[in-house]
Amino acid sequence: MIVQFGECRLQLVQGDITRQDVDAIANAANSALAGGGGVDGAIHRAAGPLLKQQTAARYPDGCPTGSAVATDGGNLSAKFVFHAVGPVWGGGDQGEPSQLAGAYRRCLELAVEHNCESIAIPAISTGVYGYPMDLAAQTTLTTVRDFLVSHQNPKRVNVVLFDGGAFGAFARVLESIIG
Ligand code: AR6
Repeated sequence: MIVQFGECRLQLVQGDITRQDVDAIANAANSALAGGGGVDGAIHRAAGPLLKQQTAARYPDGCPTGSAVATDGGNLSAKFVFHAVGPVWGGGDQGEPSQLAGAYRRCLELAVEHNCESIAIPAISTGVYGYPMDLAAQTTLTTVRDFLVSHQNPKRVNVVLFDGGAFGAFARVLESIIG
């Protein structure tokens, strides 16, 4: 599913984010930048050891929840990886939506700062962090839409959903926010 916001294209893709042909990939990391499973594990496996070397050297204090930090892409075809830290779901009344929005906004700012035309982003917080998929889709897609409308950059954003359930939830929300 593809939606255009001015010169910018937002596309929902089902698949493995490490296979995306883009300038930058966003990762769903933890605040210690310690690596882990899920999309984080897949990105580190595909990219090789450079990412851990760079996060340890550049960000010894980690990254706060609701923000993101950049490394190179290592063996990925993407030039950069933006390690974003989403919130752990605690029921929704502990600032989770604004923290999730902040993580995406910072990834999009980093894409602009690093002159990336294209970025692939996963459904941050919807795995082990337990954020309900439909609520995550709402915050994610409105945050990306608002950023693209106001900045007209990056030109291409691929939201990459790992399975059909996630893709369906995001597609329903995207239809509702453009309709
Ligand atoms: N490509 C795209 N999406 C994926 C992939 C992939 N290769 N693999 C999983 N997903 P999660 P979180 C989806 O748990 O909830 C890590 O250990 C997955 O189906 O990766 O933000 C970190 O180190 C889900 O929808 O991230 C942190 O400790 C989404 O990616 C913690 O997990 C996010 O699931 C972060 O938890």
